[in-house]
Amino acid sequence: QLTAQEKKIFNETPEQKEQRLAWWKNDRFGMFIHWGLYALPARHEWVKNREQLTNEEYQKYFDAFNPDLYNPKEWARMAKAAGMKYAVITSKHHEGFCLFDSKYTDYKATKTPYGKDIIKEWVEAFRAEGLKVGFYYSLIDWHHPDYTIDRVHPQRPADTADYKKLNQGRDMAKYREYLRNQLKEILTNYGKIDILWTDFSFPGAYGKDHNDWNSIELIKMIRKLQPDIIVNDRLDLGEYEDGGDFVTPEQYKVSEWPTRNGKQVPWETCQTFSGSWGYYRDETSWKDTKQLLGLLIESVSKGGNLLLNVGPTGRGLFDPRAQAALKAMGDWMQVNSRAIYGCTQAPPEFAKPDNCLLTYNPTTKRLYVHLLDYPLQNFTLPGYKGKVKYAQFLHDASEIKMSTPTQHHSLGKNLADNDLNLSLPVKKPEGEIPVIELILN
Ligand code: FHN
Repeated sequence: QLTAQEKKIFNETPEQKEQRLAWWKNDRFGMFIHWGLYALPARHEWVKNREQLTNEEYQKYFDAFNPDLYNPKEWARMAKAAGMKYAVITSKHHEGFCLFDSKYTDYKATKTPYGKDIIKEWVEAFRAEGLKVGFYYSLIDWHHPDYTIDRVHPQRPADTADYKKLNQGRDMAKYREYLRNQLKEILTNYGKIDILWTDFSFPGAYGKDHNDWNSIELIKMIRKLQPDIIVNDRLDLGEYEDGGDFVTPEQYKVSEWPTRNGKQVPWETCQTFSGSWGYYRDETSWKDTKQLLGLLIESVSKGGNLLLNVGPTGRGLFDPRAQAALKAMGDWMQVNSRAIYGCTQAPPEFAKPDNCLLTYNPTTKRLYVHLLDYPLQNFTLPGYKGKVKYAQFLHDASEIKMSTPTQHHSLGKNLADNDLNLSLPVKKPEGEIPVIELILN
C-alpha cells in the first residue's frame, strides 16, 4: 500500500492542480475525433480485430487512404459553432496507423496517397478557432511487430495456443520504446498540447501493474514536455498521481458525480452519436438532438464534461448526420451556453424538480433549470421560496413571474409553505430543452 507521498510523482499542490484543470472544468464541452484507416471499411474502428483481418488484408485501406476533401478549418468551424471549447483527435488508434509524421514508422499518413501530416494541419486549424487541442494515443497497437497481441480479448480466451504462436519473437520492451518515442514526438513537434488521452489500460491484460507501458516513466516524460497538460485515467498509473487527472466513463450516463477514495473527482464522459467511434456508414441508431443535449446537460449537472465524438469519412468530411447534430447543438448553445460554461452541480439546498436538470454557476450564483418536459403553466420549485430574486427564460431573457402561496391563495392549496411557483407561458418556447435562469438571493 503506497503512502500519500509515494503516490505523488510531482510536487504539485492541490491548488496548482486546480489551476491546471481550471479551463477544462470551465469549458465542459469538447469534440472527440476518431479518424484512421478504419474510416474506409466504414463499419467500426475495431473492424480489423472483429473481422480478424491480417496486416496484409488491411493493407488495402492504407493503399487507398486519400482524404482529398480533408479541411480541418471546416471541422474547427463546426466544432466552435456547436459550442465545443476543446477537441481531442486520434493521433494513432489501435490499428497502429499514425495520422502524424512519425520517424519511427512508415505506417503513417505521409506514406499514403494522401502524403501529408494530418495532425499538423489539425492543431493549427483548431487553435486558430480558439479551441484547446488534445491527442488521443492508443497504447494498444495491432500493427507493430513487437506489440504483444492482447493477452485477454473479449472474443478470444486468454493464453490460447495461437497467442503463444502469435507472440513468438515479439519483444514488448521494443514496443515500449516505440510508444515512448512516439509520445515524445506528438508532445514535441506540434506546439502546446492541452490534453493527452491515452487508451486503454486493462489491469490484468494491458498495462498490468504499470509494466506494459512503463507508465511511471511515461508520465514523467509527458509532464516534462508539456507541464500544463491534462492526462486522462487510462495510462494505468494506478495509485500514482490519482491515477490521472480525470476519470473517463464511456458511452453511459453516470448516476452521480464519480468519486475516488470517497472524494468527488474530475470526470468527462465520452459519447458517440451512434455507438461507433469510427465512421460507420450503415449505422442506424443515431441519438437525436434532445438526447445529445441531455447528455451534455446531465454531465454538467453532475460536475462533469462531455467529449462528443465525430468519425470523419474516408474523404475527410463530417458526414451529413454528424453535421446536422452539431448544428442543432450549436443552435441550443448559442442562447443557452451560460447554463453550461463555468457551471457544475447545483448546491444540495436546491431540490431537482421532476423532469428537470439543474446546473449552477458558483461564480455568478445563478441556477439553471433545464426543462426536459415542458410543464403546464404553474411550475413549482420545491423549497425555493425566499431563495430567488428573479427568474427569466435564458434564451430570450423574458421574465417569468414568480409567486408564493400567500400571493396566490387560489394556488395556495397546491403549494407547500416554502415552495415557489413560476407562471410559465402555455406555449413551449421554440427549440429543445428551454432553460430558466434563476438569479439567487
Ligand atoms: O477501444 C477503444 C474504442 O475504439 C474507442 O477509442 C474508445 C473511446 O473512448 N476507447 C476504447 C474503448 O474503451
